[in-house]
Amino acid sequence: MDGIRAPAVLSQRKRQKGMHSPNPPCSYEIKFNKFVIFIMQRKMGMTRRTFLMELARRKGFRVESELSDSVTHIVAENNSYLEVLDWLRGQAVGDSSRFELLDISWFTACMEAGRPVASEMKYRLMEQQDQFPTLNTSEPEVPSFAANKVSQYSCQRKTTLNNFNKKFTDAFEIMAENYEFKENEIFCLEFLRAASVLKFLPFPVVRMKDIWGLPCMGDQVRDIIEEIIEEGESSRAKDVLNDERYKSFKQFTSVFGVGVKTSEKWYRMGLRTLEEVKAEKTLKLSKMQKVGLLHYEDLVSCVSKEEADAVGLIVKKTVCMFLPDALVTVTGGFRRGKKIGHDIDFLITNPGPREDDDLLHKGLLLYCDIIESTFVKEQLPSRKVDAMDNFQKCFAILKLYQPRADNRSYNASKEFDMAEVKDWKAIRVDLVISPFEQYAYALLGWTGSRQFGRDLRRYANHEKKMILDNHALYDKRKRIFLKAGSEEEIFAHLGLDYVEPWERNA
Ligand code: DCT
Ligand code: MG
Repeated sequence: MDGIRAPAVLSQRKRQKGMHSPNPPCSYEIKFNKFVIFIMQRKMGMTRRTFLMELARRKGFRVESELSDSVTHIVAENNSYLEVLDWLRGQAVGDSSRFELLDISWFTACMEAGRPVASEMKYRLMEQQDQFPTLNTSEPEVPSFAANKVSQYSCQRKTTLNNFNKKFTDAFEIMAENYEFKENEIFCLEFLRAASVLKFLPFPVVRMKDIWGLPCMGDQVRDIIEEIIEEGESSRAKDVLNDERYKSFKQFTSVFGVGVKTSEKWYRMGLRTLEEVKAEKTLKLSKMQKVGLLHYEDLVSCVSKEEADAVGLIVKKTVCMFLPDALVTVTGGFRRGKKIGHDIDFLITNPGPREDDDLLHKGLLLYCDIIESTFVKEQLPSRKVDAMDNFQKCFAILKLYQPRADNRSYNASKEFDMAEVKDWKAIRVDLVISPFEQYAYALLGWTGSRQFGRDLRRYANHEKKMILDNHALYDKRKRIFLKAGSEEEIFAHLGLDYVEPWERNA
């Protein structure tokens, strides 16, 4: 069998047969008795482990589900030698020398050969991390790319806006959004993580082999990649785009102030389009939603970098009228180098005494929903992956006057006394006010991307026993807050290499 296509083909079959048990009855003939393989689930996940065990058993290998005395070969993926030793210690295994500790690339080579291959140096997990094997050594196009060195955490990857795999990531984002609409967080994150890994790849995926060894490539994801490689598009993503519920939710959530909950309510009422929403006079719309509908056309059209710069000048000038020393920083997508966005995010802080509390009440905006600070001194960072922070903030709509591009049409309209030409655009602006001592954490959080932030928090929690949010970093073992005056210091506290804002487009 072509090992490259095995994962997707099998996962389809698995679904058809409904084989989901982690320990299927071993009905396959064992051809290679001397080798007893154990596959570590750590960093691999149960689904992938089950798939690999099944694959090997089908090919005549003896694979144990438990770490029994008979095991001779331990296979790990994305785990260093020391991590495997650590894990074995946790399993009360004192003497690890009785096992061969091998990287997944050895297993892959065996599957490809259809028989056990020698456990050469390049496959062995060893103390010297430089010896970590690379899967793609046979790929002349990408000689230095080691798939199994790719971290499952996007905060350990540098992801620029240069995406070689847009046709895959677009499909994944459609799938993720549909699961978000269904409030299925697990599947939603599965697709967002997969999209993030492919955005990081320095080459376009053209065959299944290109994704071998990469983290976050579950069965659903592989199926879609395989279909796009073969057919040029994903039928599942296409079905979602044509799905009535998805189409309605997409329209509803495009209105400022409308989220999944409101969309669900409207959909249950039988509403399907925004026209129907507008016509339904019994609906109680919030102030935010009313204004969202009023400026709908402007707000769904993207904000350009030029518009962001123009708004930046206005916001800075206005803030400095009240607080001359204030620091005003553009965060969000524009800080990551994006050329368009759905809004402009600003972080405002004032060194020195706290007099910034009143800033948002001075009145400079078309629409403004001010949320007062709910931060309590010394509160522990939030453990939630997607928690809202407690800064005083303002989700606003700003009226940006625009220079007329075409003077003739302006003159003509004046001459013929036509209706007034609209010379402004409504623009979504988020203003966040942070105390000076929390500024670095707020900047890191509000720069995003959302996926980068999620993975930073997950990494802090799982790998460092720390809790990170937009206000602070707390070390659970030492029971102390870690102060930081810059983003670099936060990365250093977490033991991470610094990632520049334009490399956080995960
Ligand atoms: N963020 C946050 N807490 C929130 C909202 C956002 O920490 N309650 C972070 C995550 C990303 C960043 O702020 C900016 O958010 P968005 O504007 O939604 O994202 P963006 O990356 O700027 O994308 P867009 O270009 O669509 O505005
Ligand atoms: Mg933004």
